[in-house]
Amino acid sequence: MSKMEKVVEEVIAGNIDGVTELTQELVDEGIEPSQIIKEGLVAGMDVVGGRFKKNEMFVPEVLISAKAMHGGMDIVKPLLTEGESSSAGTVIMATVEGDLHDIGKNLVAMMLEGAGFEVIDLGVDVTADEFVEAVKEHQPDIVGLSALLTTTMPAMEETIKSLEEAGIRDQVKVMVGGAPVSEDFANEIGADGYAADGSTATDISREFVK
Ligand code: B1M
Repeated sequence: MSKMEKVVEEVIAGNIDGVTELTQELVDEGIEPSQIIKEGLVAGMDVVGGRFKKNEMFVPEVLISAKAMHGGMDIVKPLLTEGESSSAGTVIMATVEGDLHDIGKNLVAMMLEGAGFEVIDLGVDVTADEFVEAVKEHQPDIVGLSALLTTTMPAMEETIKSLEEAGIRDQVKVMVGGAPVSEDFANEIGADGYAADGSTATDISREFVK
Protein backbone atom coordinates (compact mmCIF):
# COMPACT_ATOMS: atom_id res chain seq x y z
CA MET A 1 0.00 0.00 0.00
CA SER A 2 1.39 3.43 -0.95
CA LYS A 3 1.62 6.25 1.61
CA MET A 4 -1.21 8.05 -0.19
CA GLU A 5 -3.41 4.97 0.14
CA LYS A 6 -2.48 4.82 3.81
CA VAL A 7 -3.68 8.42 4.26
CA VAL A 8 -7.03 7.36 2.78
CA GLU A 9 -7.20 4.41 5.19
CA GLU A 10 -6.25 6.51 8.22
CA VAL A 11 -8.90 9.15 7.38
CA ILE A 12 -11.50 6.38 7.18
CA ALA A 13 -10.24 4.94 10.48
CA GLY A 14 -10.33 8.42 12.05
CA ASN A 15 -6.70 8.18 13.16
CA ILE A 16 -5.61 11.81 13.41
CA ASP A 17 -2.02 10.94 14.41
CA GLY A 18 -1.66 8.58 11.47
CA VAL A 19 -3.10 11.14 9.06
CA THR A 20 -0.88 14.00 10.28
CA GLU A 21 2.30 11.87 10.33
CA LEU A 22 1.72 10.46 6.84
CA THR A 23 0.71 13.87 5.46
CA GLN A 24 3.92 15.38 6.84
CA GLU A 25 5.98 12.54 5.33
CA LEU A 26 4.38 13.08 1.91
CA VAL A 27 5.08 16.81 2.17
CA ASP A 28 8.72 16.08 3.10
CA GLU A 29 8.99 13.79 0.07
CA GLY A 30 7.95 16.73 -2.12
CA ILE A 31 4.45 15.59 -3.04
CA GLU A 32 2.23 18.51 -4.12
CA PRO A 33 -0.16 19.65 -1.34
CA SER A 34 -3.07 19.72 -3.80
CA GLN A 35 -2.35 16.07 -4.69
CA ILE A 36 -2.33 15.08 -1.02
CA ILE A 37 -5.68 16.83 -0.52
CA LYS A 38 -7.30 15.27 -3.59
CA GLU A 39 -5.89 11.75 -3.54
CA GLY A 40 -5.51 11.35 0.23
CA LEU A 41 -7.67 13.52 2.47
CA VAL A 42 -10.67 14.13 0.19
CA ALA A 43 -10.52 10.59 -1.18
CA GLY A 44 -10.75 9.27 2.38
CA MET A 45 -13.75 11.45 3.21
CA ASP A 46 -15.43 10.34 -0.03
CA VAL A 47 -15.32 6.77 1.22
CA VAL A 48 -16.62 7.90 4.63
CA GLY A 49 -19.52 9.76 2.96
CA GLY A 50 -20.44 6.71 0.92
CA ARG A 51 -20.40 4.43 3.95
CA PHE A 52 -22.46 6.91 6.01
CA LYS A 53 -25.08 6.96 3.26
CA LYS A 54 -25.29 3.16 3.33
CA ASN A 55 -25.52 3.13 7.16
CA GLU A 56 -22.14 1.40 7.36
CA MET A 57 -20.75 4.33 9.38
CA PHE A 58 -22.54 6.55 11.90
CA VAL A 59 -22.45 10.21 13.00
CA PRO A 60 -19.74 9.89 15.70
CA GLU A 61 -17.42 7.96 13.36
CA VAL A 62 -17.95 10.52 10.57
CA LEU A 63 -17.08 13.33 12.97
CA ILE A 64 -13.88 11.52 14.03
CA SER A 65 -12.89 10.96 10.38
CA ALA A 66 -13.58 14.64 9.63
CA LYS A 67 -11.33 15.63 12.54
CA ALA A 68 -8.56 13.37 11.21
CA MET A 69 -8.98 14.89 7.75
CA HIS A 70 -8.72 18.39 9.27
CA GLY A 71 -5.44 17.36 10.95
CA GLY A 72 -3.97 16.70 7.50
CA MET A 73 -5.55 19.83 6.02
CA ASP A 74 -3.91 21.97 8.71
CA ILE A 75 -0.51 20.79 7.44
CA VAL A 76 -1.06 21.17 3.69
CA LYS A 77 -3.31 24.24 3.46
CA PRO A 78 -0.61 26.78 4.41
CA LEU A 79 1.68 25.21 1.79
CA LEU A 80 -0.63 25.79 -1.14
CA THR A 81 0.97 28.32 -3.44
CA GLU A 82 -0.88 31.47 -4.37
CA GLY A 83 -3.40 30.77 -7.09
CA GLU A 84 -3.31 27.09 -6.26
CA SER A 85 -6.43 26.55 -4.27
CA SER A 86 -7.71 23.51 -2.51
CA SER A 87 -11.20 24.86 -2.93
CA ALA A 88 -13.72 23.09 -5.12
CA GLY A 89 -16.01 26.07 -4.55
CA THR A 90 -17.39 28.21 -1.74
CA VAL A 91 -20.46 27.37 0.28
CA ILE A 92 -22.21 29.63 2.78
CA MET A 93 -23.96 27.41 5.26
CA ALA A 94 -26.26 28.09 8.21
CA THR A 95 -29.34 27.08 10.12
CA VAL A 96 -32.22 29.42 9.30
CA GLU A 97 -33.87 32.04 11.51
CA GLY A 98 -35.50 30.72 14.69
CA ASP A 99 -33.71 27.38 14.53
CA LEU A 100 -30.88 26.43 16.90
CA HIS A 101 -30.19 22.88 15.71
CA ASP A 102 -26.66 22.70 14.32
CA ILE A 103 -25.41 19.12 14.67
CA GLY A 104 -26.59 18.05 11.20
CA LYS A 105 -25.55 21.34 9.62
CA ASN A 106 -22.05 21.00 11.11
CA LEU A 107 -21.81 17.45 9.84
CA VAL A 108 -22.78 18.51 6.32
CA ALA A 109 -20.29 21.40 6.51
CA MET A 110 -17.51 18.98 7.47
CA MET A 111 -18.41 16.64 4.63
CA LEU A 112 -18.29 19.55 2.20
CA GLU A 113 -14.90 20.62 3.56
CA GLY A 114 -13.78 17.03 3.22
CA ALA A 115 -14.78 17.22 -0.43
CA GLY A 116 -12.56 20.28 -0.88
CA PHE A 117 -15.16 23.04 -0.58
CA GLU A 118 -14.48 26.17 1.41
CA VAL A 119 -17.32 26.47 3.89
CA ILE A 120 -18.28 29.77 5.49
CA ASP A 121 -20.42 28.74 8.43
CA LEU A 122 -22.70 31.55 9.60
CA GLY A 123 -23.95 29.50 12.55
CA VAL A 124 -27.55 29.17 13.73
CA ASP A 125 -30.65 31.39 13.80
CA VAL A 126 -29.47 33.27 10.73
CA THR A 127 -31.93 35.78 9.28
CA ALA A 128 -32.68 36.22 5.58
CA ASP A 129 -30.99 39.62 5.67
CA GLU A 130 -27.85 38.10 7.18
CA PHE A 131 -27.74 35.55 4.34
CA VAL A 132 -28.11 38.36 1.80
CA GLU A 133 -25.28 40.35 3.37
CA ALA A 134 -23.04 37.26 3.53
CA VAL A 135 -23.67 36.44 -0.14
CA LYS A 136 -22.78 40.00 -1.12
CA GLU A 137 -19.61 39.87 0.98
CA HIS A 138 -18.31 36.38 0.16
CA GLN A 139 -19.73 35.75 -3.34
CA PRO A 140 -20.20 32.01 -2.75
CA ASP A 141 -21.14 29.44 -5.36
CA ILE A 142 -23.70 27.82 -3.10
CA VAL A 143 -25.92 28.82 -0.18
CA GLY A 144 -26.85 25.94 2.14
CA LEU A 145 -29.93 26.32 4.36
CA SER A 146 -30.61 23.89 7.19
CA ALA A 147 -33.86 23.59 9.23
CA LEU A 148 -34.86 20.98 11.79
CA LEU A 149 -38.22 22.42 12.84
CA THR A 150 -41.41 22.49 10.79
CA THR A 151 -41.94 25.98 12.23
CA THR A 152 -38.65 27.27 10.75
CA MET A 153 -39.06 25.74 7.28
CA PRO A 154 -40.88 28.91 6.03
CA ALA A 155 -37.70 30.87 6.83
CA MET A 156 -36.05 28.96 3.98
CA GLU A 157 -38.57 30.36 1.51
CA GLU A 158 -38.18 33.84 3.02
CA THR A 159 -34.42 33.61 2.57
CA ILE A 160 -34.79 32.68 -1.10
CA LYS A 161 -37.25 35.56 -1.59
CA SER A 162 -34.82 37.97 0.06
CA LEU A 163 -32.04 36.81 -2.27
CA GLU A 164 -34.41 37.48 -5.18
CA GLU A 165 -35.37 40.92 -3.88
CA ALA A 166 -31.69 41.80 -3.43
CA GLY A 167 -31.13 40.84 -7.10
CA ILE A 168 -28.54 38.18 -6.25
CA ARG A 169 -30.61 34.99 -6.52
CA ASP A 170 -29.06 34.12 -9.91
CA GLN A 171 -25.52 34.36 -8.54
CA VAL A 172 -25.87 31.35 -6.25
CA LYS A 173 -27.31 27.86 -6.10
CA VAL A 174 -29.51 27.30 -3.08
CA MET A 175 -29.39 23.90 -1.41
CA VAL A 176 -31.76 22.99 1.43
CA GLY A 177 -31.76 20.15 3.94
CA GLY A 178 -32.77 19.00 7.40
CA ALA A 179 -34.99 16.24 8.78
CA PRO A 180 -38.43 17.80 7.99
CA VAL A 181 -37.36 19.10 4.55
CA SER A 182 -38.21 17.15 1.39
CA GLU A 183 -37.54 17.28 -2.32
CA ASP A 184 -41.13 18.45 -2.91
CA PHE A 185 -40.74 21.26 -0.39
CA ALA A 186 -37.44 22.29 -2.00
CA ASN A 187 -39.15 22.52 -5.40
CA GLU A 188 -42.11 24.39 -3.92
CA ILE A 189 -39.94 27.17 -2.47
CA GLY A 190 -37.72 27.46 -5.54
CA ALA A 191 -34.51 25.94 -4.14
CA ASP A 192 -32.02 24.51 -6.63
CA GLY A 193 -31.43 21.31 -4.72
CA TYR A 194 -32.38 19.16 -1.75
CA ALA A 195 -29.99 16.89 0.13
CA ALA A 196 -31.05 14.33 2.71
CA ASP A 197 -27.50 13.94 4.11
CA GLY A 198 -23.93 15.19 3.87
CA SER A 199 -22.92 12.76 1.19
CA THR A 200 -25.78 13.81 -1.09
CA ALA A 201 -25.04 17.46 -0.27
CA THR A 202 -21.48 16.86 -1.50
CA ASP A 203 -22.66 15.19 -4.73
CA ILE A 204 -25.13 18.00 -5.44
CA SER A 205 -22.56 20.70 -4.67
CA ARG A 206 -20.07 19.10 -7.06
CA GLU A 207 -22.77 19.15 -9.77
CA PHE A 208 -23.52 22.82 -9.01
CA VAL A 209 -19.93 23.96 -9.60
CA LYS A 210 -19.21 21.76 -12.64
CO1 B1M B 1 -34.77 19.63 18.97
N1 B1M B 1 -36.31 18.99 17.94
N2 B1M B 1 -35.86 21.10 19.67
N3 B1M B 1 -33.22 20.04 20.03
N4 B1M B 1 -34.07 17.96 18.42
C1 B1M B 1 -36.08 17.85 17.05
C2 B1M B 1 -35.68 18.31 15.66
C3 B1M B 1 -37.51 17.14 17.11
C4 B1M B 1 -37.82 16.30 15.86
C5 B1M B 1 -37.62 16.31 18.41
C6 B1M B 1 -38.98 15.67 18.57
O1 B1M B 1 -39.91 16.32 18.99
N5 B1M B 1 -39.10 14.42 18.26
C7 B1M B 1 -38.46 18.38 17.28
C8 B1M B 1 -38.97 19.02 15.98
C9 B1M B 1 -40.42 18.76 15.72
C10 B1M B 1 -40.82 19.39 14.46
O2 B1M B 1 -40.65 20.53 14.21
N6 B1M B 1 -41.38 18.59 13.59
C11 B1M B 1 -37.59 19.30 18.11
C12 B1M B 1 -38.08 20.35 18.93
C13 B1M B 1 -39.60 20.47 19.01
C14 B1M B 1 -37.23 21.23 19.64
C15 B1M B 1 -37.66 22.39 20.56
C16 B1M B 1 -38.81 23.26 20.05
C17 B1M B 1 -37.94 21.76 21.92
C18 B1M B 1 -38.47 22.73 22.95
O3 B1M B 1 -37.76 23.59 23.38
N7 B1M B 1 -39.74 22.54 23.26
C19 B1M B 1 -36.34 23.22 20.67
C20 B1M B 1 -36.23 24.28 19.58
C21 B1M B 1 -35.01 25.14 19.71
C22 B1M B 1 -34.81 25.98 18.47
O4 B1M B 1 -34.20 25.52 17.53
N8 B1M B 1 -35.34 27.19 18.47
C23 B1M B 1 -35.32 22.12 20.44
C24 B1M B 1 -34.06 22.15 20.98
C25 B1M B 1 -33.10 21.16 20.84
C26 B1M B 1 -31.77 21.13 21.56
C27 B1M B 1 -31.14 22.53 21.74
C28 B1M B 1 -32.00 20.53 22.92
C29 B1M B 1 -30.94 20.14 20.67
C30 B1M B 1 -30.13 20.83 19.56
C31 B1M B 1 -28.64 20.89 19.88
C32 B1M B 1 -27.87 21.33 18.68
O5 B1M B 1 -28.19 21.10 17.52
N9 B1M B 1 -26.78 22.02 18.98
C33 B1M B 1 -32.04 19.35 20.00
C34 B1M B 1 -31.85 18.07 19.39
C35 B1M B 1 -30.48 17.44 19.56
C36 B1M B 1 -32.86 17.42 18.66
C37 B1M B 1 -32.86 16.00 18.07
C38 B1M B 1 -32.98 15.05 19.25
C39 B1M B 1 -31.66 15.58 17.25
C40 B1M B 1 -31.33 16.49 16.07
C41 B1M B 1 -29.97 16.08 15.51
O6 B1M B 1 -28.97 16.69 15.83
N10 B1M B 1 -29.93 14.98 14.74
C42 B1M B 1 -34.16 16.02 17.16
C43 B1M B 1 -34.91 14.71 17.15
C44 B1M B 1 -34.32 13.73 16.19
O7 B1M B 1 -33.94 14.09 15.08
N11 B1M B 1 -34.26 12.50 16.58
C45 B1M B 1 -34.87 17.23 17.61
C46 B1M B 1 -28.68 14.40 14.22
C47 B1M B 1 -28.26 15.09 12.92
C48 B1M B 1 -26.97 14.44 12.39
O8 B1M B 1 -29.28 14.87 11.98
O9 B1M B 1 -29.99 17.30 12.03
O10 B1M B 1 -31.32 15.60 10.70
P1 B1M B 1 -30.02 16.08 11.22
O11 B1M B 1 -29.06 16.37 9.98
C49 B1M B 1 -28.92 15.44 8.92
C50 B1M B 1 -29.91 15.66 7.78
O12 B1M B 1 -31.14 16.23 8.18
C51 B1M B 1 -29.15 16.47 6.77
O13 B1M B 1 -27.83 16.00 6.92
C52 B1M B 1 -27.56 15.73 8.29
C53 B1M B 1 -26.58 14.58 8.33
O14 B1M B 1 -27.13 13.42 7.79
N12 B1M B 1 -29.11 17.93 6.83
C54 B1M B 1 -28.79 18.63 5.71
C55 B1M B 1 -29.28 18.79 7.84
N13 B1M B 1 -29.10 20.03 7.42
C56 B1M B 1 -28.79 19.97 6.11
C57 B1M B 1 -28.49 20.97 5.18
C58 B1M B 1 -28.22 20.58 3.87
C59 B1M B 1 -28.23 19.26 3.50
C60 B1M B 1 -28.52 18.26 4.40
O15 B1M B 1 -27.90 21.45 2.90
C61 B1M B 1 -27.85 22.81 3.17
